This record gives sequence, structure tokens and C-alpha cells, in this order.
Amino acid sequence: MKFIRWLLGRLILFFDWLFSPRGIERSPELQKEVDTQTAALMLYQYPACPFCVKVRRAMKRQSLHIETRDALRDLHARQELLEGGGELKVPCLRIRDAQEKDRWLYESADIVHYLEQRFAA
Ligand SMILES: N[C@@H](CCC(=O)N[C@@H](CS)C(=O)NCC(=O)O)C(=O)O
Repeated sequence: MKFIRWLLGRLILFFDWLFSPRGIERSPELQKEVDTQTAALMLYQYPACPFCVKVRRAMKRQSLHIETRDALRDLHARQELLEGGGELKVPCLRIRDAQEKDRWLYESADIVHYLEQRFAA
């Protein structure tokens, strides 16, 4: 069972790499503005989780440079997610506002929707 899960994970990563989406192009000024905004975001994820791949592909499509944390291997990130978000489930997007207050958004579909709404060209 563990081997099958491992194999499935590798296949997901392989096909993600093979059919990697192309990112949209923005003017340098606009991309800089978007980068400033995405600096306040953090994606907690597992590398081979299909729901996380879905979110990472949406990020790639929109050329969003959002820092990611591996909540599987990085114990500190795991703890941050559990304490901040309240659930050890990925993907989860941490959205930090101007007052340094965090909102923790779970569910891949909701995260993709949020990114599309906020950053769609
Ligand atoms: N419906 C959720 C499913 C997320 C999900 O099931 N994530 C798994 C990893 S693939 C998880 O975090 N499981 C809890 C754990 O591994 O501790 C979504 O679309 O984001």
C-alpha cells in the first residue's frame, strides 16, 4: 500500500512536470506589483499531493510567485499549519493582511478560486 501511494505520487509529479502549464506574461511593472502582493501569501503543501499540484499549477498558470512550505517533511511548517490553521490538511494558503493578521484558507478549489479572483489578468 505504501509503495502504491509512493508510485502514484511519482506519477503525479512526472505528469505535472511533463504537462507543466505556461505562465501568463505581465508587464515588468505589473508583475512587480503582483509579486509584492504574493509576498504576503504562503502555501502549505505536500509535494506529491494531487490537490496541492492543482493549486501549484494554478499558481504557475498565473505566474504567481508564492512561497511554499512542505508540511510533510518540515516539522516546523507542520506545526505552524496546525497552530495557525487549526487543521493538518493541505493545501492551505496563509493570507497575511496589512495588519499582519493571518487568514488560513483550506480546500484546493477555494484557493484556486481566491487566486483567480484576486490576480486574474
Ligand atoms: N478536499 C481537499 C482535500 C485535501 C486532502 O485530502 N489533503 C490530504 C493530502 S492529499 C491531507 O491533507 N490529508 C491529511 C494528512 O495527510 O494529514 C482539497 O481539495 O483541498
